[in-house]
Amino acid sequence: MTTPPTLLIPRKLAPAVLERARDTYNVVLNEDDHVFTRAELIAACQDVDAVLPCHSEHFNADVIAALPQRLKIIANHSVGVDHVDLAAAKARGIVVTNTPDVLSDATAEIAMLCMLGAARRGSEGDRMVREGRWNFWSPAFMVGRQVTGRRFGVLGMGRVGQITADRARGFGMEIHYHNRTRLSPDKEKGAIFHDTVDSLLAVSDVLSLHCPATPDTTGLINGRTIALMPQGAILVNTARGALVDEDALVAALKSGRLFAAGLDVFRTEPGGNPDLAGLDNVFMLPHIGSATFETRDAMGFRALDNLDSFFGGGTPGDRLV
Ligand code: 8YV
Repeated sequence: MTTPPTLLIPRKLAPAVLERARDTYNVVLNEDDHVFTRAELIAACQDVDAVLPCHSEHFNADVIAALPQRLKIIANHSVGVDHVDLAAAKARGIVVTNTPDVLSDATAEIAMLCMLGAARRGSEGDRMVREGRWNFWSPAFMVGRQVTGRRFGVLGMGRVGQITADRARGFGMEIHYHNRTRLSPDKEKGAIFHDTVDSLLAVSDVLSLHCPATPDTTGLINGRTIALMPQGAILVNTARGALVDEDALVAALKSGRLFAAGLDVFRTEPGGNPDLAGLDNVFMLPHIGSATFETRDAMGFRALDNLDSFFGGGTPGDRLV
């Protein structure tokens, strides 16, 4: 019998995923599920053939340089791979995969929650009732923005963006989008294409971010671009905190330039941003876009599919480099 490959799983994955991983691999776990320091991550990778990390494990160029020759594949449990230096991995001959598609529905649901929570003052109302401060009602009380009939701007019309647009259609919203390439009419489904980000921002009553964090998109939402948006617009971010200049966002939320924001992701994670947390017109969640039972299973299985295909001598379906 051949020895199974040794697989490092640095975070606590769904039970069914772990069970399947154990059937095929010699699994090394991080029992208490803490986030490894850089040194711990490097040390934990020394005696393994593969790693199945989350976005919390940062494979920067210096970490990749310290990986052993035997480690051949980083099979991410995420669609976003901004935590991995792909060029460095490629240069070392390390295969990198991700888990697209399987989290699109869950993330689109969270985008809708963020939109509605922001538009209808969800966290403000929840806290008022929960804290026993609800001692008044009037027709003028807690009035928010209705999204029905408004323009929904999608920045990044990939898999998550397209499904989020479908959900927003269900609210009777008019869909606008910007993408590097225009979609075919069957995928566009009547959505209005904008060939520049600025043009999209100018019509987005609700702007929902669905592009990856890259050097080009870092800080895309900033003082200048927020000023292009309609007065009283709503920003939804379920993609990556790096896309937004949070100081500019705080200023726009304080001044009323933006009505509200619904945020699942932040520049600093875990933790978030205390300046945003101090504002009533921010609806916030702790990066749980894909955190459903169904999706966690599907993400883990997809990462294992990629590993199985690699160790079976094939090319993983979600190979990035
Ligand atoms: C995941 C995500 O929860 O897949 C991504 O890119 O941001 C999240 O949905 C996380 O990355 C799991 O590793």
